[in-house]
Amino acid sequence: MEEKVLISRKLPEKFVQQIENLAKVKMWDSELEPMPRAQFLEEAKDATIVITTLSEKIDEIFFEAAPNVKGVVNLAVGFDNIDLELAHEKKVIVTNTPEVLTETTAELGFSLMLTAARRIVEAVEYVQDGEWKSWGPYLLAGQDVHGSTVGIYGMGAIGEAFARRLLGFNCKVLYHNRSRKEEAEQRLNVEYRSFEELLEESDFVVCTAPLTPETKGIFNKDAFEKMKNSAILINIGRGPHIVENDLVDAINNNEILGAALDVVEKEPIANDHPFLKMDQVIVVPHIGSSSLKTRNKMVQLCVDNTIQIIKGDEPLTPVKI
Ligand code: 8YV
Repeated sequence: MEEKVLISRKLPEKFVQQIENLAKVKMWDSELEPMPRAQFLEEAKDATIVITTLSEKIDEIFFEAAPNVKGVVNLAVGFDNIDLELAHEKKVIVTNTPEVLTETTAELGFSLMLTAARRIVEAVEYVQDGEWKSWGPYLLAGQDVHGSTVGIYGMGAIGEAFARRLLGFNCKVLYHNRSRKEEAEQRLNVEYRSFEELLEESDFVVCTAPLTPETKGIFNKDAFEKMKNSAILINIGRGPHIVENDLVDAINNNEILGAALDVVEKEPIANDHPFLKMDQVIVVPHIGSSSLKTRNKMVQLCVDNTIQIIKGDEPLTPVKI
C-alpha cells in the first residue's frame, strides 16, 4: 500500500522533504492555525501515518475516520491528546518526543519561577507605563529564590532537570512523584514528601507532571489551603492540573501569592480570562519547549519516527502502554 502521511501543522520544508522521498505527503498550510477538526478527519481518511500536535484529539472518532492509520507521530512529549489504549487495541504505533525537549522545558519553568518571584513582568510594565519616578525602599519588592524551599510535583526527566538547576541556588528541594526515586534523591540532593507535605513546606511549587486521571485537578481549593500564603505555583505540566477558579480565589483571598503558567485549561486562553487581569498571575502561551534548536530536534525526531514506521522498523521513541 502506498504510504500517505498527513501532517496537521505546517513544518519547514527541509524536514518534510525527507518524508516526501518515501511517501505521499499532505500538510496543513498554517503554522499557527490548527487544522479544523472536520478537515483533519476528512484528510485522515486515507492516511497511513499522521503527524499530530496537542491540538488534535486522537480518539475513537479519529480512529473510525482513519481506518488505514498505523502510526500517530505526536510532536510533543506529552500524549494526553491521544487515547493510548484505543491506539494499542487497534495496533497503531504512537510516538512522542522525549529527551530532546527536557532541558529547554525545565529552563522555561525556571525562568517563570524567577520572573514571578522577582515580579519582572510588573516591573517592565511599570517602566513602560512611565511610572518610574524615583527609587523606593520596597519598590516592587519580590521573593528570593535562593535559600527557599522548592517543591517539585512530578520527578520525571523535566522534574530532574529542574532540580539540577536548583543545585546552584542553595535551595531545599522537595519532590513528590508516583514512585519514590531514591537514586535521584542522592544525585540531586532532593527529599521525598507526600503531596500534602510538599504543599505545606514549599515556597515555590513546580508542576512538571504528565496529565492523567489521577493528576487532573490536583491543584484545587484543598491544595491551595495547604500551601503557604507566600507560595508561588509554577505550572509547566498541563493546564487541567489546576482548577482555575480555585486558583483565582486562592490568590484573591491571599491563600497563595501567585502563579506562573505555561499551560492553561483551555488553550489558547480566552481574552477575558480572570488570570489576565491579575498582576500575580503570569501566563505564557505554552512555549515550554520553544527554542529554535529544540523545536528543530522535535520535528526531526518526528520525521525519523515516521520514516522508521514507513520502513516497518521500530520507531525511535514509541509510547508504550
Ligand atoms: C510543547 C509540550 O510546547 O511536548 C509537550 O508535551 O507540552 C511542549 O513540548 C508543545 O506542546 C508541542 O506540541
